[in-house]
Amino acid sequence: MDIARTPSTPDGNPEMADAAHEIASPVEVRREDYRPFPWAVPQVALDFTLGLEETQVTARLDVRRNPAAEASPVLRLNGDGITPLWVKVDSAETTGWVMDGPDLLLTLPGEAHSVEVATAIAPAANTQLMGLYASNGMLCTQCEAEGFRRITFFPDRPDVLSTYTVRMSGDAGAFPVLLSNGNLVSSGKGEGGTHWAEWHDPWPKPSYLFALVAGDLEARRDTFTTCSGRKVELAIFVRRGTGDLERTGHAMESLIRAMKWDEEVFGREYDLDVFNIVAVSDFNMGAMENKGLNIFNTRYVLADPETATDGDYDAVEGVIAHEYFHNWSGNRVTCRDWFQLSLKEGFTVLRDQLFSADMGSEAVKRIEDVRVLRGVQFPEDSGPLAHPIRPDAYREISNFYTATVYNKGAEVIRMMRVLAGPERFRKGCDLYFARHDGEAATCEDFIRAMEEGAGLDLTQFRLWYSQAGTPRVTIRMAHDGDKVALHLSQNVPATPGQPDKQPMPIPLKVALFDPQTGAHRGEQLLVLDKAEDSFIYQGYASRPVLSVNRGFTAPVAIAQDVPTSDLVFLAAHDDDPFARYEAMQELVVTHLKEAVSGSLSDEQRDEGRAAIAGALRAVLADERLDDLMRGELLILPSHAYLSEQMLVADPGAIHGERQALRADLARALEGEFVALHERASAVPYSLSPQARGARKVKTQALIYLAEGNPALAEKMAAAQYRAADNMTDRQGALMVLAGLQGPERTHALIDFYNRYRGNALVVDKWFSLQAGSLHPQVLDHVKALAEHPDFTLTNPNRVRALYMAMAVNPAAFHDASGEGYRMVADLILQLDPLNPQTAARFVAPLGRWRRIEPQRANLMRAALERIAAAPSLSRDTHEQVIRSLG
Ligand code: 0A1
Ligand code: ZN
Repeated sequence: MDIARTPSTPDGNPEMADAAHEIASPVEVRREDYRPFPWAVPQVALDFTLGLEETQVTARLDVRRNPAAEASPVLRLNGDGITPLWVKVDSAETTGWVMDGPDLLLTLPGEAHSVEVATAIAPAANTQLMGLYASNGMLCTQCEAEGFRRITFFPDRPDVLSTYTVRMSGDAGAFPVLLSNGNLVSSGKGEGGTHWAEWHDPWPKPSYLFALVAGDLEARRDTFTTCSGRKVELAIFVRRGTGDLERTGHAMESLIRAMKWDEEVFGREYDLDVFNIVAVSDFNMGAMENKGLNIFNTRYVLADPETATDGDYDAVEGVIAHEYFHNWSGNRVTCRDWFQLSLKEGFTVLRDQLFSADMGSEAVKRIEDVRVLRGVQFPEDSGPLAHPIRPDAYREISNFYTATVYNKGAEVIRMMRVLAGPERFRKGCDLYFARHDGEAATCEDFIRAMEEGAGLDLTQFRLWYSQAGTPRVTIRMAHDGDKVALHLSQNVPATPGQPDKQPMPIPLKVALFDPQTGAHRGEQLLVLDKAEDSFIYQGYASRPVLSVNRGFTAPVAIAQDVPTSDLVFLAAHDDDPFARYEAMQELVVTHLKEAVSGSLSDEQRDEGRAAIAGALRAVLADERLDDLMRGELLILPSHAYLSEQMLVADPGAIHGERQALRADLARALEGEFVALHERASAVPYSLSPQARGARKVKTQALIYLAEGNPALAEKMAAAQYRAADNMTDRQGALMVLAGLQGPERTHALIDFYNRYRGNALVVDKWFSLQAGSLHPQVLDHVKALAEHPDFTLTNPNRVRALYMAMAVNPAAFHDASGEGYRMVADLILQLDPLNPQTAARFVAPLGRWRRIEPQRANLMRAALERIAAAPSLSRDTHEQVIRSLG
């Protein structure tokens, strides 16, 4: 995409009266400009003559006037980089069409017509991976959000729902498997070694859910019988002859569990006779929920103990579930326009989070989800790219597939669930699905269904949809006689375009502990819905310890002055596992904040570290804890989260203090960490929670020891690497070795590469571990790896493996020389012409400059300005850079 070209008219803008008259289109699409499309397209027939170099597409659209829209004779068919070979109206070829930038406009006189358009596209030349593209000899599609218009001319907007019939033909040798949405209707042999297949999807859908796959594939097959007795044929396709088929078992089991769970927990039954998944190596995102034909990044399908970590197993389960759940939250009820993206994404993320919590440890899952929220979404919400979960304007919609829309979106719906309770929440969901089945709905529709179905008044709650920024809740506890007063106030910070904010309803679960007995009198739900409020409790003869935002009921930052002793108490005794984790984090965050600010004397620093060591010792010794939870309690707050606590962060100082604390803790607890490693190493490999927990703490112990006693850690990590019979242990050991400087590092890196060369996902890990390492020469390593024969800019997984790992590695990215920033800017400039969507994702790390100390901030801004000055940036990158400099 080139921003210099005429951008398409935003969907929903009033159509021009005269198709022959060219108009300049505004570049910003605004939510308030939404208008229904003047034409309905009840049926579409697509015919593909497939080829990697060239694919010919004929589209026949049955169109009729949409009585719900303002009438217009002009039919705008969106296009992107395509030209019509011919156009027919009611079976007769016509020249009565014009191009408006990339779009094709036709003026139609009657109520209903048939419109046919032929195009030719070049899948092998499609490096953007949007529309129809080639990946390792197969053809596949990605149409969300606006990729369908790269295949054929169409009203490429989610509120135009059509029934699709797809015929495709191609070389039977190159493409033995031909797939599309819905059910296979017929297939047969053609001339010259070709064959064909026809698919029909009975469910009306928007164009973004269209999919086609053609290739030499093999499948794992299974069946699922739905609650009403419908037998569904399940298949997971991978490239033939790669060995990948054996790695699809976990994905299939996850799919079956997800189908069952959605019936039991949300009452949602699958609605087609087949459900197909295809894994592709070249994919911009994680996966895509095309109706009946999900397309996945191989990363979220393939798993076996030799090549996938425990984290990878969880990710496969979560993403498989996420895409499957979209069948209802996204497909059966879709979005009216892209501003409503969180309607399907926030809701579906919540659904996949609840599913994963039910499949494993609820507490650990919550901690992991909150870690992502704080590590990725909070920084987004406090930076130049902040936007509400329902944005008001965009230039390139791909830039709004964000942690805010997805993860904060899920938190917002989770709050409704907290307010209503699970049973009433379910009633709200049922009403939403019943009322809007088959429709393109809005966030407002969802809120209304929740109000009526769950019996909530969400008038003020709607602010969570319109206001960006992470609310900050300040808490002060006063104890007087036997009375406890909690004084709460909230502040929603200013964000781009939103200088003034209103108070929002913030549901906080709290408990007051008696530090003597270690007990509390029951959890309470407070809702802070004013700028300030006080909550009074009687009958507390001595000052209690406050546990607040238990379970992380609200996506807010809490500010309170808590004595260290309270945090130590909660870290050891809180009966809410999330709150216990939170106390541990808070203990470290408070200490590191003070240490970084330079306000601690040597003595105070030692005291702070000793308190943390004491709390960690208790965690290590606590026999009531399982290792999965123990592993969470051992993880230090991330660099990103710590930076977030400071108005202006000095990455060097934060990194230095954080590592110094880790070294100190490792020295203080060396015996404990060695013993933990030994105990955990004795647990044999399995996928049981116990064995997974053992693997988690094993590598955690090494991470600490690497800082406190590198020589010992090197020995232990090398031994763990050699003894490993699974990727979790092997990757954990290699990660630690990659940050050390001894000879074992090189041995292990060479061994790892030789062992797994040819397995792209594992080679990605090899790139990532080096780019994310604590090694002092990490930037030189990244430069060398960029020249490695296995590195390519055309595969998004590989690009992310090297450069995103570096961009989120503070020691590398924030190197005081500015080299990390320059390297990311160079990457963006190189990648942008090939794959703008992926290139634009690298802008955000540079966009943090306002919150970074001045010397680095200048270097970051200079990098952004260099990108901005490039002659023909994509719309994607251009938008992100301008917002970041703004
Ligand atoms: N709807 C998908 C996300 C997705 C969005 C855009 C894509 O195109 C590059 C691909 C996938 C999901 O939420 O899983
Ligand atoms: Zn999704």
